[in-house]
Amino acid sequence: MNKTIIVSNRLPLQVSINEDSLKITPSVGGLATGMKSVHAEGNGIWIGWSGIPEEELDTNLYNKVTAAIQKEKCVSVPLTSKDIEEYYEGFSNKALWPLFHYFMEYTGFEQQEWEAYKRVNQKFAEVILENIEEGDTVWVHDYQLLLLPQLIKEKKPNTTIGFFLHIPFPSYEIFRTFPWRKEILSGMLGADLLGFHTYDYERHFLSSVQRILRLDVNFNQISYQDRLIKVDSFPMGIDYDKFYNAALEHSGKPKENSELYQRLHEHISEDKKLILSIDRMDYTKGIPNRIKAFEYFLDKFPEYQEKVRLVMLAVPSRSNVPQYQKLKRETDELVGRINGKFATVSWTPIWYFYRSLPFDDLIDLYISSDVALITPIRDGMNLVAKEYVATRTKNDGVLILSEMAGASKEMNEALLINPNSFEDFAHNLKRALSMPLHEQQKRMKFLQKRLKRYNVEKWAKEFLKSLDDTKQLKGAIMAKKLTGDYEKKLMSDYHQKKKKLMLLDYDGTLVGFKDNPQDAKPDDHLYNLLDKIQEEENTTLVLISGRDKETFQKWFGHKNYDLVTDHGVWLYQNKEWIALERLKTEWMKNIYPILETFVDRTPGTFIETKNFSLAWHYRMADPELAKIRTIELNTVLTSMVANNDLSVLKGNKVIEIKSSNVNKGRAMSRVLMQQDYDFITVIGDDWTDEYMFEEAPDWAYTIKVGLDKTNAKYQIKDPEQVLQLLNKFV
Ligand code: GDG
Repeated sequence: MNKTIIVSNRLPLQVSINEDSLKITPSVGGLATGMKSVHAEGNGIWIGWSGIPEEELDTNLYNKVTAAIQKEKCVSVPLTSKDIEEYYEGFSNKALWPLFHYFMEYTGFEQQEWEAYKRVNQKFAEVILENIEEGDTVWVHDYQLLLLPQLIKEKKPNTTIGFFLHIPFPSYEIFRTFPWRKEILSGMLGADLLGFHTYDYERHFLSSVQRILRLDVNFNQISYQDRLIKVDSFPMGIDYDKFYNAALEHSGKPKENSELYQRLHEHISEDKKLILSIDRMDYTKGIPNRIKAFEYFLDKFPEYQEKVRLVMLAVPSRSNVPQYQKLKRETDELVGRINGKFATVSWTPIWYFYRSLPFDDLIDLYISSDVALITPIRDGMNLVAKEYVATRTKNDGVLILSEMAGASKEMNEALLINPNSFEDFAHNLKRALSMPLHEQQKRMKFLQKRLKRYNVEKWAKEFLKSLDDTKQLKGAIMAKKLTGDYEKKLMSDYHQKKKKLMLLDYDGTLVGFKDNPQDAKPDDHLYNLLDKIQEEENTTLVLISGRDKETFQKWFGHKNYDLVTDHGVWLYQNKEWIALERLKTEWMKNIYPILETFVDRTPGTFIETKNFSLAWHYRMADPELAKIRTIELNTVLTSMVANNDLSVLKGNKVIEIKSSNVNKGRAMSRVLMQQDYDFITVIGDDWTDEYMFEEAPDWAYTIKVGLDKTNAKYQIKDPEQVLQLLNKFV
């Protein structure tokens, strides 16, 4: 039975060892809850680190831990303290975490930590490979494991792999500073589906893929090697009912004996309002900034002094990393200073807890607070904001949320603020504190409706459904892939037939693309191969291209194969050029200046003037700008070309304007008339070759290079594979 393997840095459990006894406590975090049903289904397993360094376990204890973990359907990846120090505290939290949250000044790029990151991702891969079976699905989580998808795909190409990033993906301008940016992207592209919290992160990722790896992106699909990879956004939800029900229970019978409850309510009279913030102690969460903004608020609106209190829970986190220690000191000092500045005998403006609380206390905090002040500087999603909403069983309370949290994209009914603006802070805090109940309720109900529907279970299901759909995508590609039986049939046909024609496009088919088209000239290997095909008995070889006749004359004029150039204007046979079409070229002087204006405004592009056409090349341009410009150019040209009997062709990173009645399909028909061929193979890579695929007889072998949609019967990955195939003919 096929299973789903969930992979994350930490397993969803805590292992505690006391002398001889071993205790396993399942975690209750958001991810663990969301994955609960996925994990429970069938033979599902979870792979991750147990939390205990390898050297702390002797063989006996190791076996015990492994067995106990196994009972929870978990498998641990053994990591040493050195691994944790270099890969987790080091590379993950000193390089990836700050950079992905736009804290460039906190980002360090250490070669040794990068090596550790690779090493540990490999360790994860090994444990997965030990546990994987044919047909399994793997779902990898988060920034600690960015290289893992590729490591699995290399060893198990048929495995369906999903990846979800829980933190932001930064804009290209930030990401490109990363020394190992190519490796990181290629690592991620081992997945069949990549998920992000928001469309912005998705967009940033796609932009980096296009610019750094120069891959083609079509809507949200990337063609990479011989695969299509899907990228999409899935905003993570929470276990809504768990929070709602816990809050209901608490409001019914408050746990008056809890210390926290007593403290919270002791000093609170009817006219005092509680403002709550909860975060991991992390510089991305904007804790010092929030405290300063609160000070600004109390100064600006002194009428609120002694009327409000900020309850701030900061949960200890990554305290081995120096930036976090510094943040802790800064926070302590700020709280001290501001409390010192405003406190009276009966009032302290900030209550600050630096610790983690049991779930019940967390609920108490949520339900006791009139306002939640969630103001990260950057945050992938932020589940606290969602949890606060879920606990408001009477639909009251106001959420103030930073625009920089992913959650803000789906929580429009919150008061959204820019956390860097103290004015924005103060104004919205005042607005929240004085918001009429009916408005609070109206907003809260909207927020709750969405969170209840799109909860964490739904999130996990949607992701897995989308991941499953990628199998069909894979199936469609496989169906046309020229391998195995298809290839055998092609070869045996070839060897039996008597009059054979090989029609081969040049650029993108026999050679890869170069930044400058003139650099894509044939090498000795290619000459050799083509010579051999041409020498095959009863075989006619024709190279058919959009290139101009001068270039082909230079490259192939001394050879005996036939050439068709300029998309079908010229035919070269028996060392003689024959014009297949008579064409006008007056239109060029009108179109050329238009193309020039596009070259001026689009760095990296240039015009190629051929005998009968003009080509605007944009291979070296910024891919996103080029996309916009091609649409513009098309619009500009549309009216002009119709009047001049011209057409606009979209080739591979080139737009070509040429006479409408010339195309490779027409030229191919002329070639076909010359002999009664009983075997035809046509290979081409771009849009202009589709004319040939359409014109070819049903029984011909039409082969498209690349994975895009095509009228060809078969598809092949790249020029390298074309050459391998052609080698089999000779
Ligand atoms: C990363 C991304 C993204 C907090 N204090 C206590 C406690 N918590 C729980 C909260 C909440 C969770 O921890 C924190 O989740 P966040 O989403 O707010 O933040 P990160 O830890 O930074 O998580 C983030 C998330 O991944 C999911 O993709 O949203 O953007 O940074 O569930 O309730 N729980 C208990 N005691 C505490 O003291 N029991």
